[in-house]
Amino acid sequence: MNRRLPGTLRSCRRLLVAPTLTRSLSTTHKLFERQECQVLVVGGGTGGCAMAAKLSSRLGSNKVIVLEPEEKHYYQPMFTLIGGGMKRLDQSHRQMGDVLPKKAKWIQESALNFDPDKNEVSTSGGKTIAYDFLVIATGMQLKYEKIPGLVQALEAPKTNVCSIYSPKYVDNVYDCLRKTYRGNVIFTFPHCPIKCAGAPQKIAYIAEHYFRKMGRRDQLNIIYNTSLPVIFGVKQYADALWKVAKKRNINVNVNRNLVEVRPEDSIAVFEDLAEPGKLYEEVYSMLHVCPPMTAPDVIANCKQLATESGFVDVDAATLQHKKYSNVFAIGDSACTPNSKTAAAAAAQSPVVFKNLMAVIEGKKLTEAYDGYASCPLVTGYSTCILAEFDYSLAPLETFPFDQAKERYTMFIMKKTFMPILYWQLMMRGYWNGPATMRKVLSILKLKK
Ligand code: UQ1
Repeated sequence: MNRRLPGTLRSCRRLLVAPTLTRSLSTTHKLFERQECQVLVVGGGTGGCAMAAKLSSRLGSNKVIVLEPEEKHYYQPMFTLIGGGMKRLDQSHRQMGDVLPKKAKWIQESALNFDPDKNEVSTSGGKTIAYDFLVIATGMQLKYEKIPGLVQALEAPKTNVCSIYSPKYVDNVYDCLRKTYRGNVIFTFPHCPIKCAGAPQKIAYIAEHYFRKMGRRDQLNIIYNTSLPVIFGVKQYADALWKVAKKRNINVNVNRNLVEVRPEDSIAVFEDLAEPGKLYEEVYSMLHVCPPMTAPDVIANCKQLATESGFVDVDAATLQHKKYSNVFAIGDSACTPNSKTAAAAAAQSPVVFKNLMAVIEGKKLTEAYDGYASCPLVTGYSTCILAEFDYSLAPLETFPFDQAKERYTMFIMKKTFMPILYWQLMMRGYWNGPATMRKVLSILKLKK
């Protein structure tokens, strides 16, 4: 592996290579632009911003480049609340330039190609960025187009097909709720790993509560069709959620995968995964779809960096790449088998930061990620079950009470406190997940 020496503190400077060539191709001279940095963070989402903040604050100005094409940074955990009309879309985003740390340099382009043997990434704007150390934080990509008829259904007016997962579609979810008076209201969960695996059912609970409040519940049949064989991966919370669904008369069908949408007839086609090939057609009056998702193509296409499934091949504990010691991953693009949530990225951030600093300083890696993730399972307009667990799918709870119970306090934490914590602490590199809080509260021995 062609690695630069750790500790080489080079500033991010612009170098134009082949000046004679660029002069003759003046209109396309950007194609040859070369940039260098000590740490390149690819992706300006939750993990990327948190890492850029921590690293640039430790390493100083102009040592970190963030490669991110988007103008806006979305706080995606708010999307379920937007779907339920509890928040507006404009409350969920800030300008990327205001969220990224001032000490880092932002290149507003996307990664086109990774070359970890040369320590280089090429960009959509024709640049080549050379790095000493690389943090991959590209997230996952939404693949609505994998389900025939779905994009057409989401984009045509009056189809009552919606999805909280994309900022492009989330605003329409509440409109769909408002327009639905009778018939089948169907919620789906796809047949692949996804981010925020609680969200497809959270929106079902919120919708059920909405219809009840509006006095329409008796005319509606609410169905949650999940491709998973279970309602939730952690038994303690699954037991609680089955009770919620039963109490609220939500029909939960497991092993049921959405394979096609026919908006002209308001029909959703599902496959029974327990009996492959067996299809069901269901007529809907409203359909909420969680799209299939994949690792980003740019990672999957780089065989040196990716696993078979296309995610970054890092060690589950250290989050360091298995082959390239100067490469780390954080968040949804990592191959680690944790639940993919903002809270997981928060808990990963001190691990990646400290282990990367150890590599830079030529020291041994000391930090290990335990797989912590949390999922505030909002069950309506005032209640929430706060699921927290680790790689072993054992609960790893912060608070000294039974978190499997629906609670108003946890709802307020999710709705009001978490956005503040995210923007004010996590985006500035000061939130490492609740591990310290958990330790303090466990010392108090308030727990049963
Ligand atoms: C968390 O750390 C986090 O990341 C910032 C979230 O995403 C917004 C969460 O929803 C939760 C619950 C946590 C965990 C924090 C506590 C205080 C339990």
